[in-house]
Amino acid sequence: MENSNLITSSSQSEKHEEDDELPKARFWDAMDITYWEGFWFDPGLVKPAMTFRSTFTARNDDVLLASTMKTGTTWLKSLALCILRNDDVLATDNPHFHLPTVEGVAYSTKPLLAAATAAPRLLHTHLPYSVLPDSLKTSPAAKIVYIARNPKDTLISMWHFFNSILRPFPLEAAVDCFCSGVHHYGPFFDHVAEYWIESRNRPEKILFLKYEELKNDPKSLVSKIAEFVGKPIGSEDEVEKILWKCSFERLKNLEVNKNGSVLVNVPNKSFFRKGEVGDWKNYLTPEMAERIDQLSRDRHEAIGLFL
Ligand code: PAP
Repeated sequence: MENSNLITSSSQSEKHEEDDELPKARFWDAMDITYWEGFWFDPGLVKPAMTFRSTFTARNDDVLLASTMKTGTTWLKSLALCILRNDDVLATDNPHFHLPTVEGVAYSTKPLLAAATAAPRLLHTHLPYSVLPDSLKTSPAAKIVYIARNPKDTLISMWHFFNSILRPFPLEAAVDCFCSGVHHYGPFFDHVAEYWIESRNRPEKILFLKYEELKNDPKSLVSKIAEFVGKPIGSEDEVEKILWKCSFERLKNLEVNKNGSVLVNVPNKSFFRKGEVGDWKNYLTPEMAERIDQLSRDRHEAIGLFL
């Protein structure tokens, strides 16, 4: 019954929208994706997302981690687990095991674990801000920590990920897909913009992080995250210990992340590829890069966001 108050059965929602009639598109020449509320989703996640939105009741001590895909979710989950839970669960378990993505529980090979339900509750979602439950948005003290990443690196990370779990796909087509926004939780630019705008309006409610800043100055950022979620870290030693526990090099080489699997058909190792900033330069042509930069300028410059 651990997850009973996270996603309750759809029959409990007062007026449940149906997802059968929603627009669909092909993704990666391999699967359908569904359009709902201005974004694209894995079809299996739309109903859980609707139910989460209409039934979730936030508590004041809730901490919701949020991100679109491939922007540093695994790293942020690891850090949050170390900050808010003291034992080193990462030594034996993949971070997604202890902190599943709320709307993705249907794809989890394990039930939702205590990490999500012990106080303070620690949750993660890939959902856009606009479809989060009102209860979370209006809760006076529930916190949201969002992580964003450079779009070109996000795209390259996504390309490798779906090439490995779905099928190889030409990079040109992947760029089209990313730029048109027809990909899981896309459009990327809208997803990031929604959280960015909200974080500017309510900095006490939403902490907006960038993967690159976390890479550049991890000590300051980890201390900042810890303070934001109300669990300040006492010493620099402790900060360093957390950073080591969550480091890409350590996690990638743990047995559970080399050979385990938390999500159906997704090996844990697919969450640890290279973990670098600027890897896009090894793949994108100048034209592809400029196409994405132009979109960034069009969509983000006016709101003061530079990724
Ligand atoms: P998800 O949205 O499917 O959960 P997510 O964890 O956001 O994926 O993204 C994976 C990226 O984070 C990978 O980037 P890459 O493809 O450019 O290499 C992965 O390597 C990187 N990553 C995972 N864990 C860490 C970590 N501990 N430190 C830094 N980067 C990490």
